[in-house]
Amino acid sequence: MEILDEISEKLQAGAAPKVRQLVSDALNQGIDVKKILDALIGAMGIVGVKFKNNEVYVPEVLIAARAMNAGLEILKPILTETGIKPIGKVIIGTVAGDLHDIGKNLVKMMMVGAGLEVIDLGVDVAPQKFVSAVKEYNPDIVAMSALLTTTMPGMKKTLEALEKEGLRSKLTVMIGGAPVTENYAKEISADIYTPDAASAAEKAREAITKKVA
Ligand code: B1M
Repeated sequence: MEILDEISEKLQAGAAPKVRQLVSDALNQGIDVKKILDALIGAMGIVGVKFKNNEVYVPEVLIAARAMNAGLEILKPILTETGIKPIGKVIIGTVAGDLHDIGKNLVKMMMVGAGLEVIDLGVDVAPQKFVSAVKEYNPDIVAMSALLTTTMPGMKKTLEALEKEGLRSKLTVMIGGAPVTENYAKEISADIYTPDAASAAEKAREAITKKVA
């Protein structure tokens, strides 16, 4: 079996140590990191479809997610590799009530790789926690991730809390996650929506470069 197919199969089975080993082997074989990442994301997508169709349940999804994170950890040194001094600061978190962190972690890695300093507030981040972090770290960007339609309003609430504290105008606010759309970003007046981690990193870099220029 081709190694990328094997990675996909083992991730779906939630075999974290095997995924870690296979990702490492794939890198040693010279397989492009983007292809390995696509295999991991694709496998998680298959788990998602099975979850939706009630073919697998939360425990299976959770162990698949652990296997995904194990694979990502191996890719981390490459995704975050940058010889340059950070050009700006980002605060990132998954919004209140939402525990999904794989996409957020990926966005973080890509942003670090794009030469940004990233402060990760984790998951289930309440609007007030974003506000406190902005006061403490004075970032250029606040980046929010949401994976549930029910938690997306946390993005709007965070924007409102930042506005109320007079912090909104000096920040670029970026949002993303599977249910989030460009239209939703417009509706809540977020500055940037991107559909994936690579474009999030690219747009974040662009926004900071524009600000500095
Ligand atoms: Co959950 N879950 N989950 N889950 N889960 C989804 C999201 C779901 C779509 C599954 C389904 O029904 N098909 C569904 C949401 C339905 C909806 O609201 N539309 C769902 C549900 C319902 C739930 C629970 C409610 C289930 C339950 O308990 N009954 C529950 C909620 C818990 C909570 O958060 N309060 C729940 C729980 C879980 C687990 C804990 C078991 C686990 C999460 C573990 C973890 O993250 N550590 C889990 C998982 C793994 C998933 C699926 C299967 C995979 C998500 C994932 O990691 N994908 C997911 C199904 C799916 O998405 N197909 C599902 C891989 C990851 C790389 O993609 O995060 O989308 P993603 O990130 C992408 C982009 O979205 C983007 O970049 C990444 C790609 O480059 N992106 C950004 C993400 N954030 C960004 C921010 C940006 C820009 C881009 O700018 C700031």
